[in-house]
Amino acid sequence: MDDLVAELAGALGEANLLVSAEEKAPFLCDWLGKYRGAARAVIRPGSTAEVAAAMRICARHNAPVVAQGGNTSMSGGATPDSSGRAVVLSLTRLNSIRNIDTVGNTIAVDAGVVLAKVQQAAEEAGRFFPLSLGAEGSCTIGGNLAANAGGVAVLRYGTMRELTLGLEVVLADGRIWDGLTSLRKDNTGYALRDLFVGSEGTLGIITGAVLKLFAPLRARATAFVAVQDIDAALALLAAIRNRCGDRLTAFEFMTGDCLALILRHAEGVRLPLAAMPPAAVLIELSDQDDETALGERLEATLIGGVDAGLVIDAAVAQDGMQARAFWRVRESISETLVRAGKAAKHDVSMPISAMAEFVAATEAAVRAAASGVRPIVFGHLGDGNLHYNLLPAEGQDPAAFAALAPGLTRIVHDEIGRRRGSISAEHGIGQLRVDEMPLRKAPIELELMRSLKHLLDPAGLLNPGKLLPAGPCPLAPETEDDHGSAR
Ligand code: FAD
Ligand code: 2HG
Ligand code: ZN
Repeated sequence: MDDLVAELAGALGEANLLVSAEEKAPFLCDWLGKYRGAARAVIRPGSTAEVAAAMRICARHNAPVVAQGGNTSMSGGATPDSSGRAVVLSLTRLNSIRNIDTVGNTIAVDAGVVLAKVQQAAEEAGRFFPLSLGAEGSCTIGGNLAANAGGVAVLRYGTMRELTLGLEVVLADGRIWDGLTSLRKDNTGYALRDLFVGSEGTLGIITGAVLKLFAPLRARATAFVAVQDIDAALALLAAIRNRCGDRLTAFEFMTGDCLALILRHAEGVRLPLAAMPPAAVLIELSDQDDETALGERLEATLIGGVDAGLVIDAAVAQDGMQARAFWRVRESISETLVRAGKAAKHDVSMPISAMAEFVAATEAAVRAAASGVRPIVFGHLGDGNLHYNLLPAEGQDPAAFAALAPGLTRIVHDEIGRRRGSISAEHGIGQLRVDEMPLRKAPIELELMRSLKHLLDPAGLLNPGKLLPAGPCPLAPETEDDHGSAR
């Protein structure tokens, strides 16, 4: 045992320190199977104080620390590099619901609590926590915060940042910032909370959070709707928003090619429509009560859509079981893509008014660059967020496609740049997009980010190689290392 490992064992107990290759393996590979890293050890502290102790030890030994929650990152954010220097800090033993306040409508939780457990705790207290995404059975609140997760209800409730009131964070040197406030109004300076949300483990280790709760939604109406194209889907979105206001909770788009792929690869999933459409949207309205009125409102809106030539066909769920079957179609897309081959994945956002033009221009450009490439496009249309996945041509050698992928990514992201969009709407930069940052961010933005990083993590130990590419920091004294590692 080396000194670092021995000290960590002393602070956390040997049972919470994994050093054998077999024990470490699940923490060293990402969900998509794209990245494989190495680590000196995986540590599993059980409290904020233990996280702080571990951070002090790692800082003393100059050991990089990679925070990990449920390890469902879609950008390789929680996978260490291959140097084997890093310690992976798993938060999953910090898994208590700390407090629920049904008057203030807040829930305080440990960072390692799985999202589904928070949803369930809220429900048991007669409240609702709205963050919802396909990985909710395994992703953690800390990971959701560090990634500023989005999901399928952003349209109505916002991203994780908008759902958060307070944070508890352990800094790189082991100091603890107790920002666990439940205040909705607090104008006492810079918004430190918002800095840590979305920082992907590069500024501090989130150990706890106070989140907002909402009134429960007892009425739901769900429809699976065939449309001609993204233009029609967007016109339908505008009509539904006009007619249903805040009741619109989800508006999920997928192309016919995406649906065909699901039917081919996902077991037990059936198309809710009579025929394969050119494109489809999954629509959900929700309300506090009166399911009948809500269902009538949805049907009337869809009939309006048929009359306006926007809706080709629609299936409205008659009960909860049917609604869940509709959602299964949508939720099986990520796994379907993994089964279908190594996709070039993009998670882009843009002004909603630019989406149809983006899809047309990008499809033409990628097809011209890679014959037979298969765009599999879906996403959270109401948020201006598309998951623009590109699969190799049928039968194409994976290595040949991998060689084309960076050029295809350049095309997709250039089209996004032209529309003042973002190359990461919700999955983060991680290691997947880190090399793109100098191309997509203004020098002044990178300079400010590097300065903040240097203030909070002067030794560059927190999740190195993620989010920020290597480069000079205006606050750091010039050293050789500045050009060789991500600080
Ligand atoms: P991890 O993957 O463990 O970590 C994610 C990042 O956060 C890493 O950079 C890590 O270092 C850092 N981190 C983790 N915990 C902490 C902590 N306590 N303190 C500081 N840093 C930390 N994302 C969406 O936004 N919307 C979706 O709809 C969506 N759907 C998904 C569906 C599937 C099937 C999968 C596999 C992923 C999906 N994701 C989605 C991606 C992912 O961002 C979310 O699943 C989730 O937010 C990650 O949580 P996690 O606990 O797994 O974090
Ligand atoms: C979703 O919306 C997730 O389902 C995952 O953000 C998207 O796999 C993807 O590309
Ligand atoms: Zn998504």
